[in-house]
Amino acid sequence: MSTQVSEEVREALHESRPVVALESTLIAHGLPRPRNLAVASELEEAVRAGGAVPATIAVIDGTARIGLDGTALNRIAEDPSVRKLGQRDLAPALATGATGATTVSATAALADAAGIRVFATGGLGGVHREWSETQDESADLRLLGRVGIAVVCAGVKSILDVPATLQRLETLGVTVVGYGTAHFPGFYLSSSGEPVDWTLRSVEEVAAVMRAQDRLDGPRAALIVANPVPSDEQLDPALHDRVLARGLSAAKEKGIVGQAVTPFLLEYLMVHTEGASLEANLAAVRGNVRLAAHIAGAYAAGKPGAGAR
Ligand code: PSU
Ligand code: MN
Repeated sequence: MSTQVSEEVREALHESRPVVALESTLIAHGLPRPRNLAVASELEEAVRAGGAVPATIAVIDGTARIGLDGTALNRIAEDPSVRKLGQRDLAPALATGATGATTVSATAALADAAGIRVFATGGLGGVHREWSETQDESADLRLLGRVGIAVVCAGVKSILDVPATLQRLETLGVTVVGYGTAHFPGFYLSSSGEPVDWTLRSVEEVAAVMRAQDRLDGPRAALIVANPVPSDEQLDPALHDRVLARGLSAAKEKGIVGQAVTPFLLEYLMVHTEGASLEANLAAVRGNVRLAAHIAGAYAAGKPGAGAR
């Protein structure tokens, strides 16, 4: 079998109990070792504390795994040869027996196929600055235009062209709501400065939107629940702008392209803000994971048969 759902996740799904999908690229390629392993466990614990079952997703030795045990989580966090897998990489990874961490696109595709409705991450990929030259646009966007999953995130990474990314999300039919904010969050920053069309203020409201999506039964697309990092935990905006500008030039000078761009910039920010960007990133992810657990609970509570054991 090429996809394996852990027993705990399988039972929770079967009994319509809340499950939250978590991605693994954030762990393998977005955070520094060895702290990434502690964070991976901490995020799973936060999902449990919020009353849901965590389903961290990755490909291990050619098997897509939904819900990782300690051994698999260690491998993803510690083994530097773990690849970065977007949705298009899943088939070759499975066919060749590869091991890789899944990005938002691959995680959302696998979660959706397994029947998981809620997914939490840090910041989505999107349209890169200077897109007109490089055509670099994350596969996250197109995939989210095709799966009926609610993604809780702190917006899209601020290394990107945020207005262009929001335009693309509109084109792709992806619903975007601000959680407790009228502005699209800015990943490390509480606000990107861009407005959102819809603001929701409770997890019950988010669950109601998910159920309305179900009732519409139209073309499937994601619901982006954009949840800002608390303002007292955001990165200092002036520091952010200064270091990011230098990071973008450094990436250009070094000729960094393709899958390496995002990890390069995240690491550049981390090093040159002396770890402050990492703390803001972690604060964002923690908040998203907690919120996702509560959303999954509110959604499950409104479903027939919920809580049945
Ligand atoms: N959120 C974070 N850190 C990350 C990511 C998200 O806080 O590293 C990852 C996600 O897996 C996302 C990927 O899908 O970055 C985007 O990579 P790219 O720009 O190459 O598509
Ligand atoms: Mn890219």
